[in-house]
Amino acid sequence: MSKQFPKGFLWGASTSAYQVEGAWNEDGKGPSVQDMKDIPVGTTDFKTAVDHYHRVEEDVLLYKELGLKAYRFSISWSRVMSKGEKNPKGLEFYRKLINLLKENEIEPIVTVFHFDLPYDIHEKGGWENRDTIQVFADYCQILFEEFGQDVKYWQTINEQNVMALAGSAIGTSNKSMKEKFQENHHMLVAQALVTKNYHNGHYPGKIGPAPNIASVYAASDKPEDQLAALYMSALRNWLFLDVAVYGKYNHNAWHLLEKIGASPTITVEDQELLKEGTCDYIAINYYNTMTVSAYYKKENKIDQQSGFGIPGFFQSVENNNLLMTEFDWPVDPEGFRFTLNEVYSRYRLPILVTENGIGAKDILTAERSVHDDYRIDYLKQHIEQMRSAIEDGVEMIGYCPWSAIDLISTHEGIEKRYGFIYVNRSEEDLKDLSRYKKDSFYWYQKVIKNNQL
Ligand code: BGP
Repeated sequence: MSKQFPKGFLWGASTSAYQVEGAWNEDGKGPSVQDMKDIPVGTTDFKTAVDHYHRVEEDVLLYKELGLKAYRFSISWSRVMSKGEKNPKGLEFYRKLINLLKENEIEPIVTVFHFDLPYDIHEKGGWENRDTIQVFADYCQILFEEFGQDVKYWQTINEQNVMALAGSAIGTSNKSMKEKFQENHHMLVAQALVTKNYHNGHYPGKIGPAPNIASVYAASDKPEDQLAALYMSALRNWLFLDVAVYGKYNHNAWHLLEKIGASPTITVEDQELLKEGTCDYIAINYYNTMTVSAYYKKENKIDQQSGFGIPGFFQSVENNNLLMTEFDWPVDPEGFRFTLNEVYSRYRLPILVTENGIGAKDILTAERSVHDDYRIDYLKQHIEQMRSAIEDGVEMIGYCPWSAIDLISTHEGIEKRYGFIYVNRSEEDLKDLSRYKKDSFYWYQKVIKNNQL
């Protein structure tokens, strides 16, 4: 069997607005929760990020040189909408970016909301406030009318499950489980409303969710550990995808929420809307799998890739069969093949991978090179497993590694680098923000050119 990927496979790369653009308060952009949150000590804020807002032409030309077929980016809600009004300069920036991408034959893949809730909406209760559902739909309607003929792949909410389960680490929410799953329910209703509106607009594209999906392993062959894995996966994965695809809550997830007193209030209209606004495809962000045992009391390190425990259901544990990155994230390429198969066998919808990558403290040499062979190795292993998943029968649209260019980590600064392109700045010193192609840039360029490893 040739190792070629399907013809037209979308080899891409990914970023998010608040992590690359900078210009946090320029040209009418209002602050988002990411501009106002407490920044972890020793890491940079997002005010300049990697200055993509002012270097967009240079960056798109680098993406063209890389040979990208697609570029997944997000639109900053508070750059496009300011105090409920359209901000023409904000729309202008994304019109320029989308035109540049199309001129360079790069498919724009747009996430409409990626962790950066406008601060004025946050101050009115954010997603806890039901009114935010319509406010979000109004914002998305503007995007569909402006860009609906040019953008063929839309994602509604980036990693809604991470905001619900690890919001404190991401800086998006710091509440009780009851409050978090009520606001999460409002996001699910908002996603369905936006999906329904998009379909009613008869635009020539597809729309879907972009959760961070990780298959969950049982820590041992003990039946209680297997049951723990069933419940962790239901809460972390299937709660979100069952609603997006089937328009209803997964029964295991619902049972768990009831048992911990966190089941949300749902109206009859909500239930109708969830059924009407189901997605066309599934985008997933994959970094690694999770491993759980039956619950016991353990200290939890919460971030999007580590886990936690819920009494009576599960407890995340380390998986000693897996290597770890220098930032303590497990590396599980076979788990990628497993996760892709699990998602496809449950939903039978085409899958677009919108994030996968390794954060590392890359070093820029005196010759302005970056020998990131660890990133080449990580991506090579994951691409091999993705190829196997396709051979297994999984229908895939494309692969957009995180990240196209170095950007600011959600909570671990610029030094946790993911890009094919190095950006010359440190946590506290902006330096000249110049761009340098890493070894992985030249490697990925060949993979795309040959449409195979
Ligand atoms: C995902 C987010 C991305 C990106 C990625 C890497 O959860 O969707 O925005 O941040 O994680 O994580 P981090 O930046 O924490 O290293």
